[in-house]
This record gives sequence, structure tokens and C-alpha cells, in this order.
Amino acid sequence: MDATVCIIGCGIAGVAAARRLTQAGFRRVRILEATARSGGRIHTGRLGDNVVEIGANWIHGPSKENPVFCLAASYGLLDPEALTPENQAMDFTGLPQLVHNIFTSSGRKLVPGTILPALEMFYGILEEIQPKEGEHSASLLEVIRSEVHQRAAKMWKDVDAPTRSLRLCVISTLMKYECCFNGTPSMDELDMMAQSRYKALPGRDCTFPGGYEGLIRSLMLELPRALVTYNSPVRCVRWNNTERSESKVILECDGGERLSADHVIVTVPLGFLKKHCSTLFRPPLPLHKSSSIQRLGFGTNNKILLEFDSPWWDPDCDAICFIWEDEDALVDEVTDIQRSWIRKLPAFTVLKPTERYGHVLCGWIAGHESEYMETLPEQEVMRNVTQVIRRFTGNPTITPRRILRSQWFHQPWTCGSYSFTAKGSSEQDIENMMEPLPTEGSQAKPLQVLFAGEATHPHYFSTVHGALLTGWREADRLISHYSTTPSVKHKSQL
Ligand code: 6YU
Repeated sequence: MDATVCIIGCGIAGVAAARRLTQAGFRRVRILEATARSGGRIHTGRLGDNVVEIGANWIHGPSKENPVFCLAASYGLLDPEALTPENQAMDFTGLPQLVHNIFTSSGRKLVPGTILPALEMFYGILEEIQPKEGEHSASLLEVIRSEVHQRAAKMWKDVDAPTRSLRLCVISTLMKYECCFNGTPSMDELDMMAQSRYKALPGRDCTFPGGYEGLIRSLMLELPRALVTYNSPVRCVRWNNTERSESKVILECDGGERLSADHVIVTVPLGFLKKHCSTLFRPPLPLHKSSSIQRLGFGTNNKILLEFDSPWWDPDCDAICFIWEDEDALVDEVTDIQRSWIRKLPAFTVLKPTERYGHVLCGWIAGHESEYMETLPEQEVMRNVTQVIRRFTGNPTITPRRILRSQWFHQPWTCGSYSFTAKGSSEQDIENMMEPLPTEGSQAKPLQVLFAGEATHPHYFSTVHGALLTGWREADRLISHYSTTPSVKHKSQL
């Protein structure tokens, strides 16, 4: 197949599209990547001797329906435990089944049973709420606040005031945790429909023992050499070039290089598109498409990885939670970000197994507080986190040995972490975003510009498997175009 296909971005969506196309016989495929590396938001790094993930962490739902799991298994990249049928069959919706160490801002360590009523109420609400007719754009925060107050009045009416207040503070921590998971600044920005639109796959989430980038490396080995041009940011995609007889799409790169292609697959993150779509396309995107890009959500979730000489948490602990005892007003945002950004960090995950990682914790922080954290020197972040850990544990000697934090908001080619279902957005916005250009009904040459990337998957947005499937989807669109349009096939082969 001689049609020229240019893919913008060498994350998993771009790599997946290139692999599918080359395997189907497309000989002229090229990837232009802005940075010096492949993988995009799949980024494995080092903290001392440990392999750690700066971007994507887990295969969410590692089971047969998950193509990332199937590929990783076929390349031999997973631990035997992740491959067992039991692991693949586990259902993890609802109440998190992790062993927690829970600390409060007055230095108390709580027994897990203390927070159980709050956990049950919060995750019960998330599971049970269903949007009513016309309630499409209600924010999840409004719904949660009203539900918690109603249920607490009934279910906790005999509970003493301090216990009740503590449970509400626990719910504030859980909301901050949900902000991290959903990649949203606040539950107030999340659409109620989010819970039903995102589809979780079965299986207990697993990691890549040698790092997530192993998946990218394995896929890249199957691509022809020199298919990727690094350090080549695309500045402008000139499509619908009606004055040019061959009606090619022209790509202009930052360094001044110009390339022409029959088809371009754009896989740049939604964060980048939001910021640059007015200049990235000439002619500009149709209004319905650019409006959808602006309506959809793209937020920041960062990691603060800390290495310790020895653990200060229990041997069976999976996660450490911090409860601020003055947050019973059900808050998930900080008012004075510069002084109190650290309050937004709800929990640390313990990296396991210890034999592999040593004593490393991964703190999670979302939202504008996280974006502010990125602007601080690393030592300042370390000082703040250490202070909070010492305060909550009541142990003034705890001192991390090393720190590594991600800075996804200030990564110029990503501008955040991943997409979320913003209040007022709908599945139609995702449909609009993935719609190829020119849009249906146009007389111009079809499929000039196609769109892939995690934010364009209607159900698996924000995940690696979602991104991979969108790369395959757009590659398949071109493959079927050339296999069902003989005249087009003929022309391009001339
Ligand atoms: C997952 C996980 N995970 C943590 C953190 C982050 C993400 N995700 P890419 O950005 O990879 O590639 C685009 C390329 O384009 C890139 O290389 C750019 O440099 C390049 N580019 C941009 N502009 C360009 C230009 N002009 N010219 C040329 N090149 C250009 N996913 O499955 N498991 O544990 C996590 C996590 C900190 C930041 C994650 C996780 C998200 C994935 O990383 C992400 O979706 C894919 O890697 C994106 O691939 P891509 O190819 O599309 O873009 C209810 C409900 C809930 C809904 N949410 C559920 C939450 C699930 C999210 N998971 C949790 C998050 C974690 C921990």
C-alpha cells in the first residue's frame, strides 16, 4: 500500500496505529514525535536503584478483554500471579479492598473499622446514584454532598458529634482520592454520568515488573527501523488543500521541516489540543469539534515518590491515608493553594513487592494544587511532605532518603495527565472529537485527518488500553477504506 500515513505522537496510540498499518501492508508510515523518546504518558524512570513509573502505573482490568494485558502477556512482561485465571476474574468495583494505615492531623492512628461507615456510605453513593432525566450536568460534588447529608441524618443520628465529624472528614479525603483517580481538579467539575460512561474491566490491576515502557519497547521492535522522527513537534496541520491537485495534507514542524501525507493520525493529548487547536489546524477545526474539545475535561494527577531507609508503615499495609480533622464540610479543594497545597494529597500507595522496590511510597495529588506543586523546587516539596508525614504519624524522625515527583501539567506536549468527563460534556463530545476530517457530507478527499488517543475512547478514556484501542480503530478505518474503495486504492498506487 503506497498511501503515505503520518502519525503525530509516539505514545501508545501512535505506536499501536503504526504497528497495525505496517502489519496490514502500508509501506509509507511515519511517526513524528515532539520529544526525544517514545511512550508519551507511559514513562518509566528511576528512584535510586528502583524502577518506578512517572506516568501510567497499572494495567487496569488485566483480563482477556484488555488488549494491553494480552500484549504484555504475549511479550512475557508480567509476573506469573497476574496471569492466573483467579487474578483475571477478580471484580474490584465498589469498596476498595486494600489494607490501609490511617492517620489524622492530630497525630492519631485510626483502626480501619473507624472509617468503615464512611467508606461504605461514600462508595455506596457512587455505586447507587443514577442520573435522572434532565440532570445530565449535575456535578458529582453536589450529588455527594446532598446524599451524604441525607444519609448521615438517618444512619448516623445516634452517633456522637466528634465521631460524625471525623466520618465527614474521611469522606473529604475519599473525594480527594477520587479526584486523583478521575484526574479532575474537583468532584464539582465531574459529570454525574462519568460513573456510568467509564467501563471497568475485570481483573486485579497489575504492574510491569520491568517497567511499563517495556511494552512500548516490545511494540517498537516490530516496527520498521527509523519509522519515528524524534524532536519533531508538529506546529501546523494544513488539510483541505483544494488548490493542490494531489490534495495532500501538509505538516509543518517546529524546525521548519514540511512533509506531505495522504492521511494524518493525530494522537496528541487532549490537554495539548485544548491549548493549541486554534493554531494546530489550517483551516481551523469545525466549530462542533473545537467546542467538544473545550467541553471535555483534562486534568492533572501527579505522583510524589519517596524512598525511605526503612518502613514506618505496617508490613501488610497497601496504602496510607491522611485525614484532616477540620474538613467535615465535605471539601475536595484547598482555598489557600500556596500555603496549603499539601492538604490535597489524600494518600500514599506502598510500592510492592518490597524485594523489588525497597521502601518506596507513591503519593497522589490532583488538581490545581498539584499544578502548583510542580512549580516548587523538589527540596521544597520534600520539606512539605516530610512535615505532614511527621505531623500525622507523630514521629518527628521520619525522613525520606530520595524524592521524585512528576510534572505532567508543565510537560509542554501533554499539558496535564488524562481526560475526564467534565460537567456539561457528553459522549457526543467524544464522538465529535474522534470524527475524521473532512466531516461527513463534504465533497473533499475523505479521511485526511484522523483522531486517536485516550481521550477519544468512549468507555476506556484515561487509560492505556483505551489509547491503544483508538490507535487500532483509526488504523482499521484506513485499512478498510483502502480495501473497500477500489478507485482510491488504484489512485494511491499510481
Ligand atoms: C492506565 C494507569 N495512570 C498516571 C499518570 C498519567 C497517566 N494513565 P500520549 O500522551 O502517551 O502520547 C501522545 C504523544 O504525542 C506524546 O509522546 C507527545 O510528546 C506527542 N505530542 C504532543 N504534541 C505533539 C506535537 N505537536 N507534535 C508531535 N508530537 C506531539 N493509564 O491505563 N493505567 O495506571 C494510569 C496514569 C500520572 C499521566 C496515567 C494511566 C493514563 C495513560 O498514561 C494514558 O491514557 C495513555 O498513556 C495515553 O496514551 P496516548 O497515546 O493517548 O497519549 C469512573 C471513572 C473514571 C475514569 N478514570 C479512570 C481512571 C483511570 C486512569 N488511571 C489512573 C492513573 C494512573 C495511575
